[in-house]
Amino acid sequence: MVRRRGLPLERGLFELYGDDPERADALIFGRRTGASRRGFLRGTGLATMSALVGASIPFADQMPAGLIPAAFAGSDEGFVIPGKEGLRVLNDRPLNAETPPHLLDDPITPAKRHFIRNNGLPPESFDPEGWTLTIHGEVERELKFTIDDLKKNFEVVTYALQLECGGNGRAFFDPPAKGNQWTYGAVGCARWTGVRLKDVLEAAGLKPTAVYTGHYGADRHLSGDPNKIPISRGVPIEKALNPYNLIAFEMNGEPIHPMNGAPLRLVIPGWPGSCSHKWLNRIWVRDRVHDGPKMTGTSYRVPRYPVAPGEKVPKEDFVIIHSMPVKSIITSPKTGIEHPLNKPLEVRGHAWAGDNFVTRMDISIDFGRTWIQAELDPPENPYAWQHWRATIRFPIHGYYEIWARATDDEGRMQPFAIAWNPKGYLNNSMHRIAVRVVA
Ligand SMILES: Nc1nc2c(c(=O)[nH]1)N[C@H]1C(S)=C(S)[C@@H](COP(=O)(O)O)O[C@H]1N2
Ligand SMILES: [Mo]
Repeated sequence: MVRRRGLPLERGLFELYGDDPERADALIFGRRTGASRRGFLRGTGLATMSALVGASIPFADQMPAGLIPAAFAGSDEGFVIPGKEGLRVLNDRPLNAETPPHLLDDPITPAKRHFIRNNGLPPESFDPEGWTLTIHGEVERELKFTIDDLKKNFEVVTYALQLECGGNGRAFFDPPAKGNQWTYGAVGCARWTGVRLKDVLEAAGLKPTAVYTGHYGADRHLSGDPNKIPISRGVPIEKALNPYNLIAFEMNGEPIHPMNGAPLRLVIPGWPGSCSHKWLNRIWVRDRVHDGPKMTGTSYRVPRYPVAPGEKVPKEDFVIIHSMPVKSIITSPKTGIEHPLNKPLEVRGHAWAGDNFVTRMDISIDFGRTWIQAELDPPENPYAWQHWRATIRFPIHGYYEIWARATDDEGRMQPFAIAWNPKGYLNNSMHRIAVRVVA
């Protein structure tokens, strides 16, 4: 999907250049580092570069080797993901891209603005014809469905469902945590259409030994080794039977975007996004906690007790993340704006709370000394994010920060500080934006 071809690399350009720019040049240009770095693009290097930027490069003979990464650095231009717009690409292999907060302003996230988090290489075909889903393991009968079978045999429903990557907000960890440096935008709420996971599991008949699901899809391991899979996670059966989990074939009334899991995916809202398997073709019902790749060790796990920033935690003290914590985002205005003193400012955004509801939203313009209660809408359905808005008047010109804080139905609030953990998960600290008020 991403317009790049012929790059014989297991890792992406971003990571490659971040680690060792000279070696990256050598790999891409097929030449040695040092004195020869003054070379210019030609031959296979030029062909690769053209494929990467999705166009021919008229002045290629003037393009020094070291210029390559600049074409992509943290921008939404240059790196073309068809059908997406305005996303910030964090990595190209695997492809990971987030949405800047002000582009998440729509009540329902359009497909072009929905983030992408891939652990491997997407499948080569997204064709719904001939796609099948197999349910096996601890079930009375193994079942295999085409997408048409699913539509014919089960009730088709549409829900707005929020998905957030477990590592959203990792960029603010100090000391830093390895992995994608998501800031705010590994979250979205699209309208998904599909059949209930519950109905399909019940049709297969869950045996009393069924305790967990294991999800499998058609994406490939980064190494290209067909015997390896990039990710296979699952959820406890009690969560799997939640009626808002979908086996989805449409996103906002259209076929799912290829990078968001076309033609068939799970949407298991409220839990880390990694539970919502894309390019889904098999569900293995397990008699034990699933142990696929990224399910074990410290993946998608946090220490079961609070730890100090930087603290080493023994592996056996990590627990699997279940519900995501209460969180909110300011989608308007965009951070950094100037605003006239004599005019009220409408601030708005969305809030969500894993398996819970958001019951209150507060805004501060004085670094948290006082709070203004925002107007908060109920969700369109459980697991949809909730919209909120507040009108603010500023007492005097100057520099302000607007802070947003959501509270869930169990009284839990977003903290100011990050509850640090080794792998950089679950950062639900408050979103803050800057506004300069001018007289
Ligand atoms: N098959 C497959 N499913 C997957 C992934 C993946 O790499 N492969 N990534 C997971 C992770 S970590 C997240 S956060 C969500 C992201 O969904 P999106 O890319 O549609 O936003 O997909 C999940 N499902
Ligand atoms: Mo994720």
